[in-house]
Amino acid sequence: MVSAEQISGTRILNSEIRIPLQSILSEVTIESMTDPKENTEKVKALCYQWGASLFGVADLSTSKKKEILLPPLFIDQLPYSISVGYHLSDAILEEIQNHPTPLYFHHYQRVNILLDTIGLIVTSAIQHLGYQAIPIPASQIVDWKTQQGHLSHKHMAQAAGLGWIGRNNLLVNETFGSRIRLVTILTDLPLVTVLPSMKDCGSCYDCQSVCPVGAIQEHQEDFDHVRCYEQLRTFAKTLRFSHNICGICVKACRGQH
Ligand code: B12
Ligand code: SF4
Ligand code: SF4
Repeated sequence: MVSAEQISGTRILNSEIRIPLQSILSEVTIESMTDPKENTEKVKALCYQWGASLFGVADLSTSKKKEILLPPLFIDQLPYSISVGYHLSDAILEEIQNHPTPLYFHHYQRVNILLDTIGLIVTSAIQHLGYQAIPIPASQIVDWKTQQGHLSHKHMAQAAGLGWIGRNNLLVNETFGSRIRLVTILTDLPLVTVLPSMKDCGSCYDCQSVCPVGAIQEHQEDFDHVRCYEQLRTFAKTLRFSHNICGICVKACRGQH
């Protein structure tokens, strides 16, 4: 049995975030976390209350482990991968024409912060129940040569049934297209996993012609990473953004509306 004080997390939280986190966790009422189905519903509800648009869980043992830049011990001990998606503002994306806008840059940064915050809140809730969790940064590069983060949020989300890797090399969700950003939390809290989506881009090519450097090909495997990367560096330099962003192929991939 988990006490109200353990759930509220008053021992570790500062006063600014104590009230919202307390109220949200007490609404979610995580009392007994032994049933994977119940655990999944409760963690999902917590994510949605914090603004998430998508939630899924994958079995990490079926993932490409060589792609994960974390100690193997971590991966073996945390068999579940929670994927959370945030649906970007369609209005902000619609403003993008041939290059990223200041509004999109700000949105990109704030959404990363929100996703990292959701990762922290989920981690906090799981740890209070005596389980382990690692929130993987939304947008941090750990191998600059190959441009890799700790793990691929796209690949984890695909494994969690949230969509497929599209021609634009991004995760495509059936409802939101690529207009989403992602975060991953690894955990040993027993959860219900789903099977990966079997869908694909089919006859859609909406993103191919809009890429300013022709990086998008017929097959995702042929996506030209370096061409795209060079274009993003040019945008950052000429438009004075401190990050490599673009947004053109994100805007193009709308999902089914
Ligand atoms: C580094 C990075 C970049 C780099 C390079 C991406 C890359 N690896 O190809 C740059 C700056 C170019 C970039 C661009 C973009 N990114 Co980015 N990026 C990441 C980040 C932080 C890590 C990517 C990663 O680790 N992938 C794992 C590897 C194993 O998978 P892979 O990407 O298929 O790996 C290939 C490359 O590493 C490549 N490679 C090998 N050597 C080299 C060398 C160079 C120079 C390059 C460029 C690539 C490369 O070979 C690998 C195998 O094919 C992720 C966050 C995360 N942790 O997932 C976000 C992420 C993938 N990016 C995202 C987005 C949205 C973008 C942009 C639209 C920018 C923007 N926000 O406007 C563009 C889209 C480009 C595209 N169409 O693919 C989102 C995707 C969301 C979605 N719906 O799928 C993510 C998941 C961030 C998030 N939290 O949501 N990104
Ligand atoms: S991020 Fe920009 S440059 Fe890269 S593939 Fe998409 S549209 Fe092309
Ligand atoms: S715009 Fe169409 S072709 Fe491009 S990634 Fe999205 S679904 Fe696939």
